[in-house]
Amino acid sequence: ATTHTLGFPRIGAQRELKFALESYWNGSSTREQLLQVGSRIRQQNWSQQQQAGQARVTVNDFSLYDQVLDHSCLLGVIPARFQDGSSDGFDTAFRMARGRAPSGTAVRACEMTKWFDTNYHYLVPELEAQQRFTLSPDTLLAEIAEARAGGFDVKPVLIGPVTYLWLAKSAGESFDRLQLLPALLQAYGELFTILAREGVEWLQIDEPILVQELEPAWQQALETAYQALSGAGPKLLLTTYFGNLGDNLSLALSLPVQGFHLDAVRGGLEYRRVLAELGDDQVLSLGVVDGRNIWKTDLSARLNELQSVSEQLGDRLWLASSCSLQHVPVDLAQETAFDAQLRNWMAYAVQKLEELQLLEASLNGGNVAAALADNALALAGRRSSDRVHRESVKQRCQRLSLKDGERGLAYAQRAPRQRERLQLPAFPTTTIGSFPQTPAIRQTRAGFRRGELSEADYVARMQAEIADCILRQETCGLDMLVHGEAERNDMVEYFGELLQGYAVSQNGWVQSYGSRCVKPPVIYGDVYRDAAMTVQWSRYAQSLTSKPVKGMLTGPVTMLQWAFVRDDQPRQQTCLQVALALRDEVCELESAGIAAIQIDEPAIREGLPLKRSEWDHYLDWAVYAFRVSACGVAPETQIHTHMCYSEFNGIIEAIAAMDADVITIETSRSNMTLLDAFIDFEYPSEIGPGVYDIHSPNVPEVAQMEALMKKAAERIPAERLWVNPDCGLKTRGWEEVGPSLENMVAAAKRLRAGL
Ligand code: THG
Ligand code: ZN
Repeated sequence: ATTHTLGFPRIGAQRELKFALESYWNGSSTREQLLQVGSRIRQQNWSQQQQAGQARVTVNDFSLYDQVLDHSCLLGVIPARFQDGSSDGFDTAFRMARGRAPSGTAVRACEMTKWFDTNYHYLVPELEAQQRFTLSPDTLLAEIAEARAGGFDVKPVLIGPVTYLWLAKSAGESFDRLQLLPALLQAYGELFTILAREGVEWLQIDEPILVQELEPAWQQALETAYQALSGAGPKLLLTTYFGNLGDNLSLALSLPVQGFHLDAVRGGLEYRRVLAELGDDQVLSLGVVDGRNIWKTDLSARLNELQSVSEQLGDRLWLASSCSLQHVPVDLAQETAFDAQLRNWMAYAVQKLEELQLLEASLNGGNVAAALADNALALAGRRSSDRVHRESVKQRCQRLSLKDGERGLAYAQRAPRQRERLQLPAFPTTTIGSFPQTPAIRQTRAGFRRGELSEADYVARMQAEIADCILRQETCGLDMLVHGEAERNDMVEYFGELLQGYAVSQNGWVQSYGSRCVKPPVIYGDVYRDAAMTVQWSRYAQSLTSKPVKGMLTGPVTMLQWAFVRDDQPRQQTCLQVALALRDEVCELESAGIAAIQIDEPAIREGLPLKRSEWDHYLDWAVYAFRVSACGVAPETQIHTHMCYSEFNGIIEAIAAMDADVITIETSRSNMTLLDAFIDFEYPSEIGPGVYDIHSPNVPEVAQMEALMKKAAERIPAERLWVNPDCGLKTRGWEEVGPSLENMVAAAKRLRAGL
């Protein structure tokens, strides 16, 4: 067996790329300096792969912003609005991503969306019906040359043509993107010829759509594509990940390629079926090390399973991570937050390379007994640790019944009671929860974290921030207030710090998009809440005002989705534990006199399984988990939820089944057309369609918001409408937020007058 990697994180072990990008964008460093940082990260990544014994290093997994954007540039898919001559190719890519560049005028950026079921966002290619593809392979060729100059043998990676088309959208009028396949294949063919001329032996060609349930036209496209491309260039390693091939297995095997990569973590033992049908000259690459999580691999179990495969295939067995390692942090050696025991259960990207090396060595007859024994000891420790297992939590989960997910009264009966209690006007105004995170707030949090600020001082300062935030909201005339979330950094990280069974890393950064990173917390054990998390802040905020203050929590599905989760029990089990912990908090907020509680679920849609046939099962447990978190309260207590950038078609029934009293959603950019999903379905409860886009620094005008709400009122009965921005305000400044909210309140008043 030999080993390789499907892709390595590119942000750098210390997020060097993030800082280099941001400093280039704000003009404090030069293009050369940025390129140098990129080059250093690539050299570092390649050295690490080489040191781990990998014969070929992966090239073209690096990107200054996004690999899909890079493919669009490679193929000449540059929307016309960026071709105004105000930037060169290098800055044009950044303009496509960000709408602006160091030089050049602002334009509408390309849309971003999630890469399959990960938390990584890619830039959606925009294709014209008459799209032409013109190759610009210079960057790719330069990286190949750069690797070779550094003494590395290369295996470039490309997104396959069919997956690329599938990820794209029609720019103007909708048309069948598959029409463009012949032209696209022409470009890929040319590129393959160039790569062959460059002496590239193996090409990793990613077609992850093969793990989805595809319509016949897309299956046919895969067949057409690989028939057309076969023999055109290097040997092809057809790469799939994030699941098994399922119904596409025979199709995949029929494609004329020289090797297959399968995800042997999420795809289970399906590779055995592939093994049985593998051609004598074909390679099988098995993703045996989890590229989506941070746990150590059970090496002995993997070796048991791989021994016979290795004997059968010899060097035609390649071992790899299940998918690109860009979804895990770089190096556990940089991690200082975890205690020795926890740390000993984990592997980041660099450690995953070492695991592959160990597997390879063992299969090839090397003596790695000591390392394997260490691995076995760590895993045994984790399996039996009392930090992982807490009987009372397991039992509480087991005792859950359907009743625990029910409010007792239906929305129609709850609504009048809530109206009676809350005494809100028509078109009540509110916000999504967070307010500007000023430098002073960040400093206070950092000072407390470093121990420079006593607990009492910290609380006093946070209370002062809350008081300021309440006063500003009252001044704007908002009806339902929030405490402002000054105490929170990232919401998932914040609750991860407070819940038992969670650990928060110091340096476990993963790229979210461009220069933006997140630090997903780690759920390592049974989750529970041993003390109130938000109650003191909400109670204090409520003590300052006669207006209702909304409690603010992150929902169980989002807490699961944006974390590294346990791999020793089903996700839904972990989700229910989180739901129960949140339920305790919800009930305690209610006892503290909080009349409305928002439980955000922005990630519920992106948790949908890649295979459509698995949607119903997921939605069942996800909705139930939300309801468990919410349903401990009396009918008089109003439950809100919030979702951003959700596309609701296909899941609207599940959203309604969550049985929240109020949902706030993003709609401003869709001009309220998003609401159509809610009307067709006759969504039963209250809706706050976002009336302004918080991502824009512009102060929205009264008339504009009033018009949007009138549109909404044509679709949803006025008594069930709320007025709010489309998301939290933490990334904005007060100088925009104050005037914007004043205008929003003015719009609501005009709407009331018009009733
Ligand atoms: N929290 C978590 N995951 C998420 C989001 C989140 N995934 C999806 C979406 N939101 C991603 N969006 C962002 C938006 C901003 C940033 C990261 C992801 C961001 N990050 C800071 C940075 O890179 O500088 C670092 C974080 C910080 O300083 O607090 O700005 O909201 N878990
Ligand atoms: Zn939002």
